[in-house]
Amino acid sequence: MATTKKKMVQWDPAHVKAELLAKYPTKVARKRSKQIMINEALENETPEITANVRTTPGIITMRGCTYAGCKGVIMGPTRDIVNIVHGPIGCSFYAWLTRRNQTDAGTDGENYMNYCFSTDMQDSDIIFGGEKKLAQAIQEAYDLFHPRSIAVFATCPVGLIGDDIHTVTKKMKEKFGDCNVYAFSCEGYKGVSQSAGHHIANNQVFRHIVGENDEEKPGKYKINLLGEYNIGGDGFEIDRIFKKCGITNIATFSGNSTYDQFASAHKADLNAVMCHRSINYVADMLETKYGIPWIKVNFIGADATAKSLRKIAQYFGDQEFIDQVEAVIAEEMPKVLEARADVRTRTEGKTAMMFVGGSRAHHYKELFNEMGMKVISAGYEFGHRDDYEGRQVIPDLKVDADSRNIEELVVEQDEKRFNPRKSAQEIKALEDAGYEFKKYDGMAPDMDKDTLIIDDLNQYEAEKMVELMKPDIFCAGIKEKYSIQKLGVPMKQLHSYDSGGPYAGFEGAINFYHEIDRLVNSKVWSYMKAPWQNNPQLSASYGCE
Ligand code: CFM
Repeated sequence: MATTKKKMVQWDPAHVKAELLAKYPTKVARKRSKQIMINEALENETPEITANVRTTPGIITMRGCTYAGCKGVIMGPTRDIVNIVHGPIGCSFYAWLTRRNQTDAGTDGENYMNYCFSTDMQDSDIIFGGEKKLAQAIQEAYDLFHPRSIAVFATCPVGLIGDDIHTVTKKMKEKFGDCNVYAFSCEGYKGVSQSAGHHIANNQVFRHIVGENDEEKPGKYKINLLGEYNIGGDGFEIDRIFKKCGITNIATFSGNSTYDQFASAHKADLNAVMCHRSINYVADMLETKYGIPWIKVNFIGADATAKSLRKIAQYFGDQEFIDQVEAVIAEEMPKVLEARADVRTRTEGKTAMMFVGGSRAHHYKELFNEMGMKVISAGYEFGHRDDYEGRQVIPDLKVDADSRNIEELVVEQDEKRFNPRKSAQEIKALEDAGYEFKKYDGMAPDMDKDTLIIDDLNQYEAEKMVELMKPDIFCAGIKEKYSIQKLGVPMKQLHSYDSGGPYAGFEGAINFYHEIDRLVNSKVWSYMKAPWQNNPQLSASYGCE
């Protein structure tokens, strides 16, 4: 039976906002109201949004916990560090290979990605303390694998009972002598979201690993790629392009990475930042301590990829390198443009919504633009104001009890290894030519006027938005997937990519075009009716009758 439901193509953002808030008690509505912004997209004058604040208890948030951000997001993709979770087994199990961060297993045999290491805390450990058990677990991992590094992650009960994981790891490091052992106080409750976990993880990587290997690395154009996690093989595609261009990627933080990559990161001459949210402070620290400048890049979208490659080439400034980058773009683009022209005949004018993490809800707009699709609403789960409004707001960010909870490392110039890669004049010459260092304008200026930007969207609001705005596709994560599909709208996971990817770079763009084309042009979800929608009256009789 054909569906007779009419699409609501016109909606008023003020009406949608009012509808979203209508069900809440006054106090909650007041708070949520500040996190729901009708975009004005005024040049250089983005309205303020409330972000990085606690979710109101009772609301079913899309967010994850601090432990997830530390163990899963930042440290998860590195293959040769044994990651031991100190806590109940569930915390390990749910972080075990669920993020689809891929790795090249390497030839040295050091790949611990498939393993799930846990101290498996029991009631008695909670009562009597778990430090001895942790020391035993570290010893056991060392004896079995002899890894170059062991990392320990605290889960909620560890903080509550006060196990001193840092003293345990320090003692074990001294005992072994040939294995770097350190810990992360990343209890799930430590911050308002996984964003706090990123910060805790990156601080410790910077403190315990970066700068450990001073060996010279070969390569003429050496960069680090910060904030790329190789989901669905994105990092493989980016590395393929880098190689063709002659770019040496010293370290990716942290997709497809190794311990040695982090240890050598101070040997690069430029830091290229993909995911601003999860790592921008590391870029700042690398600049202060070692003199490596940083730029914002984006390899999501073919046009964005070309732009980012040109930006890297312009930084180094060699004509030969610039020509090589242009040759690679010229070689890669025709097949992208061919695929784009084909899908556009079917995707032009379709609408999308994106509610993902802290950077993808912005980056993926590039790909939708390339397909002629319009993003009518977007938001981050845990972005901060600078990810919405641009880095210029950083000095005005409110420091509250939650943000104060997260350590800010104080970094100084490394006496021996600080080496400004560009002189002040060189930097100025580049800037005078329009080159932008440490610049990120955030999501809002990129969104159309009168679209809705919503921070920390929840289950209720997601369903209401779909009902009111009827997008052709909704992008979020596994927790939202099935409830959205049940509303008759296709749903694409932009965290794990479902089973797809890569979507980065040139090949990735083609993959994305094809997949979104299939999704928005398939009617399958619109035929979806729950039994009670077709037959609202159920009748039954007792078995004994
Ligand atoms: Fe950065 Fe990420 Fe993201 Fe993120 Fe993430 Fe992720 Fe993400 Mo899921 S680091 S903020 S904590 S780009 S796991 S690879 S997809 S929420 S938008």
